[in-house]
Parts: sequence; structure tokens; C-alpha cells
Amino acid sequence: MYSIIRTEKHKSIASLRSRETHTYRTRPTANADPAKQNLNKLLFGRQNYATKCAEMLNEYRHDGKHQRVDAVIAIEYLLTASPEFFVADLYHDRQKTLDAWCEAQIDFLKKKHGEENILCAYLHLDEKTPHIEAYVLPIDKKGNLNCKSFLGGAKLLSALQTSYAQHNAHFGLKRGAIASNATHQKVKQFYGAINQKSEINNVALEQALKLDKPSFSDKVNMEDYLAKQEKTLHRRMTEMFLPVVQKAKLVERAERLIEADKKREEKMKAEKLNMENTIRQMQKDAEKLLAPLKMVELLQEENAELKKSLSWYEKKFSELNVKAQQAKKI
Ligand SMILES: [Mn+2]
Repeated sequence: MYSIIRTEKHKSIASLRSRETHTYRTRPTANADPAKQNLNKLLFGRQNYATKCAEMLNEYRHDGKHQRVDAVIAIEYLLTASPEFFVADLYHDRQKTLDAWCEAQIDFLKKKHGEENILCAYLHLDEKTPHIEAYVLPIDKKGNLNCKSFLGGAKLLSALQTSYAQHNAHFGLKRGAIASNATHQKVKQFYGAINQKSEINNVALEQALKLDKPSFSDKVNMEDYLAKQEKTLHRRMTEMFLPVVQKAKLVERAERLIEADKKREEKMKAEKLNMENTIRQMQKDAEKLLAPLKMVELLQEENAELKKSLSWYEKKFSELNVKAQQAKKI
């Protein structure tokens, strides 16, 4: 079983924001199981790491530090291990192993970058193998933004693999092969590589590029022969690459669909907001319309009060009248 660490550099807040859509599944994630999404959790730092990064960079510049235009502003770590490490067996309780492992990973990040520079560490349990996605501000010991001091060059990357494996050695995890990081490719590139491998290999390519043997008449008419051969080669190459191009187009289309879906969602959100505003305005208008009605109600109530006291006076008056009449009689 191996410990696995991969890194990615981010040069903009926008790129971090786009990662947040993966971290929090606000964008459909093909290899994630929605039923397990509630198991994902924040282990350290702040959920909205893009905003936190922007805030920290603001402070950094406010302190009079210089931030280069193309500076790497955040390092993304993918921390995981061979899948079988996370499976329970006779000697290991899965939850205990996972908890201990998570704690150790946060410890690794703290030691490497300093607690204050960890933007976010988030555990994903809804993909195939448990893993932590962590984002850190690459601040070196002198307090400068300096990604190179962490990831600059093959030597440092190799040392990172080694120190990470050492940190996790007590879990029985070994250092992964050096090539494992190099072969790590994005999903799209990976599928591209598979497609190409299955359909175009060197043998097939060589075969396709072979010229037909010129006949006697061809040798006489070399120009015609070459023109014909060129056409044949062109046809063969087209046939060979067409499926690959089509698959690439399919991938592209799928990505565009996801993008369109995202836009539609944003549009719906905007429309919802718009409707909420309209409803609020309508409520306000209705209140304004109702105000005079309330006034009438109030006046009617007052009127009733007045009528009551009026009838009281009338009664008193008639009583007095009766008394006056009686007095007259006496
Ligand atoms: Mn993930």
C-alpha cells in the first residue's frame, strides 16, 4: 500500500472558485456518488477557501509585500493512499483508521506550511477512494509568497514524495513510485490517451504510411503515381484519426453541456432572485393599497365607539327628561 500525494498550482482566485464547484459538488461530478455526498466534510480551515485566499492576499499586499502578477497564489494538495488502505479488515476498524489518517494529514500540512497558511482541508468520501483536497497559501519561512520554495523543480517534488511517505510510514504506507506523479493526468487527457492508444499505435501508423509498390507504368509516370499515393495516404490517415477526433469532439461536447448546465443553473438562480424581488415589491404595493382600507376600518370602529357614547347620552338625556317631567308634575 502506498501513500499518494499530488499537487496543483493555482494562479488566480477564479481558478480556486472553479475548484470549489468540485469540492462542494455544485457542478455535476461524474465519479461522485450523490448518496454519499453528506459524508464529505471540512477537516480544517474555511469552507470558502477562494474568498479566504483573496482576503489573505489583500493583507499580504497591505503589509507592503509584493505579489507578482503571475505568482502561484495557492497550492492544491490531493492526499490519499492505495484504496485497500481504507477498507476494514480483521485488524483495522475503517472509521478509526480514517480518523487517525485524517488527523495525520492535517498535521503534515501544518508542519509543512504553518497552520495559518492552510486555507482549507476537505475530505471527500463520495468518490472511489477517500481523499483530502487541501489548499494552502505558499508562504515561505521569510513570510514571502514563494511557491518555488515548495514545488520548484524535480528535486523538491521528489523530496515531497519522500517526506510525505515518511510521515505516513506508521500506517504501513510506502512511498509511491516516482513516476506516479508524472503519469497523473487530468481525466480528459487520460481518456484522450486511452483512445489514442487503442486506435493508433506505431504499427498501425507505419502500416498506413506505407506506399504501394510502384508498377512499371507508375515508374514511367512518377508524378501521377505520387499524386495517387498522396491521396491514398490522406484517406488512410483520415480514416485512422477520425474516430479519435470524433471522441475528442464528444468529450468536448460533454464538457460544453456541463458548462451550459451550469449557466442554466445560474440563470435560474437569477430568475428566482428576480421573482423574489417582484413578489416583495408586490407585497409592498399591496400594503400601500390596503392602507386606505385599514383607515376605513379604523374610522368605522371609531364611529361605532361614537355611536355607543351617543346612545349613552341619549339614554341619559331621556332619563333626565323623564325626571324633569316628574318634577313638573310635583
Ligand atoms: Mn475530490
